[in-house]
Amino acid sequence: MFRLVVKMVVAVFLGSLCWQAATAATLTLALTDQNDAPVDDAVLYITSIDGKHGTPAPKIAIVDQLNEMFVPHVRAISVGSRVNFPNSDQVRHHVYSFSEAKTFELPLYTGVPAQPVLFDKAGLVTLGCNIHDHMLGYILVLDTPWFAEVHDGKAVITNLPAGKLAVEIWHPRMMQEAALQLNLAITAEQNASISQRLELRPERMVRRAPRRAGNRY
Ligand SMILES: [Cu+2]
Repeated sequence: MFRLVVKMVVAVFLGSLCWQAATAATLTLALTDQNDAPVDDAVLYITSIDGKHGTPAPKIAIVDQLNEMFVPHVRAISVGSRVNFPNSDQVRHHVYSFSEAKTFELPLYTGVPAQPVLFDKAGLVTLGCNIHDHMLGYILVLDTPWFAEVHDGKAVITNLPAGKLAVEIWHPRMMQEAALQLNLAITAEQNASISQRLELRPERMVRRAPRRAGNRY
């Protein structure tokens, strides 16, 4: 009986060791502004681990148009991703970008455009609507698979290999021009967390109340 218990304890111990080795590390961010309010619409991303860049992981993403706003206001994607721009409003929108990373336009439409738009170059893409000047949105096209959008002051990136991380945080209204750069190290056994404060400019975008049906463009 005693030997059986010892065997079981050893098995559980070995099992937990294997489980730990297989568990990849997690990076957690807590982000506030200068008034200690949790920040939305920021992006956390890792540019390199131990000096090595990750291979971008393209996906299909969505930027909706709702109540004459781009939703979400900021979308982060890996380079090579495609984005659908459904229009969930009754009014027609004419989505465009003149940004160097991607110049495109989707002429006046309702519903869902037939083709998603390919983003094949890293960089910041600023979205607008030809009809509604107050509509403003951003797509941050990243040359990395390791990123997370910040919601309610929180972001998590999981399944990271251990190593020295070069981390950046970006927000469209940050005071500084370039993304905030941080360096930290994580091991497989120890997850990393960042608490960061970001100084933001006041929000200028007009957030409109939903329009009543029938009040069409
Ligand atoms: Cu519009």
